[in-house]
Amino acid sequence: LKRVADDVRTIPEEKVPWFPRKIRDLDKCNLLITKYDPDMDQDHPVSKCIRKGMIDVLMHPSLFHRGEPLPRVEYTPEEVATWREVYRTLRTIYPDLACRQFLGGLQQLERECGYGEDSIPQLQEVSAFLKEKTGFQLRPVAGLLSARDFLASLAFRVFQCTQYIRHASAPMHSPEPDCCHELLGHIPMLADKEFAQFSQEIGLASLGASDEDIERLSTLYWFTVEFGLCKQNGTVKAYGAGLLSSYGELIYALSNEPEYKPFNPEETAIQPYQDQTFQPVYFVSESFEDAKIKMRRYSSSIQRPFSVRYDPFTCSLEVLDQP
Ligand code: NLE
Ligand code: FE2
Repeated sequence: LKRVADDVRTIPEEKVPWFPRKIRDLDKCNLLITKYDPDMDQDHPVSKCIRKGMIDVLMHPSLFHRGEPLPRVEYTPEEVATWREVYRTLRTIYPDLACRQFLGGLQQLERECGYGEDSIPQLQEVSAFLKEKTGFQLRPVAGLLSARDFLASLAFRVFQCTQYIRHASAPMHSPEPDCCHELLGHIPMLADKEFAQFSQEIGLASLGASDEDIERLSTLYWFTVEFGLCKQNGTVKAYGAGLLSSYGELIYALSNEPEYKPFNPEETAIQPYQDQTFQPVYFVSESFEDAKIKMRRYSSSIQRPFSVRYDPFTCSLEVLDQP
């Protein structure tokens, strides 16, 4: 009997890595990658933030898929002051450096969702706003997630979002995500229909993919959703969230100093990247439309023994075996 069970486990379909099929399966997509061990490096500003974030998030049970309100965070006056500085400095350079979709999204958030320098928006309100615009919703997370889990959630139009804020000593750049990065970098873009679709498609391509394909897809995600540039009306603008939440890197990325390459998924997917400081190279898309078409072509070249289709009515996946 045991031998039969072993045989069953080696049939090809069983080698496909597990992936979520229903939105509530995202409860299992929570593998945290902590770069800094707070106990090892007491003085690193980011490690302190992560520790605070973990406590905040872990104390609230995840009742996300049952529609419970997302946990509210009481930020300290010092944290609000950090937000204010980040918001104010970035806001002055956005009109020149951010793409038009970002500016449109940010204006809507300022009008309809209480965005401004005086308070840090709460995930509950922001999630409700996004749900109305593009169907995306937020789910709080305690730190950096594994690429596989993070990408899988995008397939369901769920964005896993940190809630803690960067340390006051480094407001202009953080190597790790924090709420400034999520709220200022990602949210305005996720309010754009075309960009929301682009994000979900990367997520769908990642489901059940091999570790090597996940690595390539997360590198593509890195150089587009996080650090992407695109042409608009003859000039290059930023649409990547990692740029739009970092005053230092946003200025640098559009300064003509770094290297620029045209976005081409085959090449971009294997470009080594930098996750501690500014990127040495940025990829420029001709337009969003162009990035979407190229990315779709790339995704369809990934070999999987099945295909997936997202059913928005049930928030679940249909998995179809390929003949
Ligand atoms: N460098 C970004 C910032 O300072 O907001 C965060 C990037 C997270 C991938
Ligand atoms: Fe990010």
